[in-house]
Amino acid sequence: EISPAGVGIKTLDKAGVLHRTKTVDKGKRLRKKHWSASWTVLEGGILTFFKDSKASAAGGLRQPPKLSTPEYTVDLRGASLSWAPKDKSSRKNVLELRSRDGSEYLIQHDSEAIISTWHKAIGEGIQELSAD
Ligand code: I3P
Repeated sequence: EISPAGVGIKTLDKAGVLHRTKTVDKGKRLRKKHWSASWTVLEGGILTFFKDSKASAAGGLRQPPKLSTPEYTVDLRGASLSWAPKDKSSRKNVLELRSRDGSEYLIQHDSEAIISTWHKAIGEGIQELSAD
């Protein structure tokens, strides 16, 4: 978002608790999947997954994310997002996010409504960055 002064403003696009797991690290497929429920923030073209915490999983929007530290930050510039093919997970409502540096993440929520809002928000974030 650009202010009248032409200065980019970092805006909070979306935050909430999602299940996520990293499957590829810079082109290297990880051997094991570790799903975590974690606080997730989309802000300024960056998606940040905070460390797994029972508090963040239970607290929803009322839990301040200050209490945990970021585990993964994904630059959405040059990233791509799609629904994960069925062979990637036995779970329902799974999104696959690929970053430009060749890492991959699965993102999941049992609620189709909730995952759909993330699909839209992350997709729009990727679109906005590609327009620069
Ligand atoms: C994995 C774990 C994951 C599962 C994965 C299992 O077992 O159950 O949740 O992924 O399936 O291998 P473990 O805990 O022993 O590592 P999904 O929940 O996404 O299906 P996979 O081998 O088919 O990836």
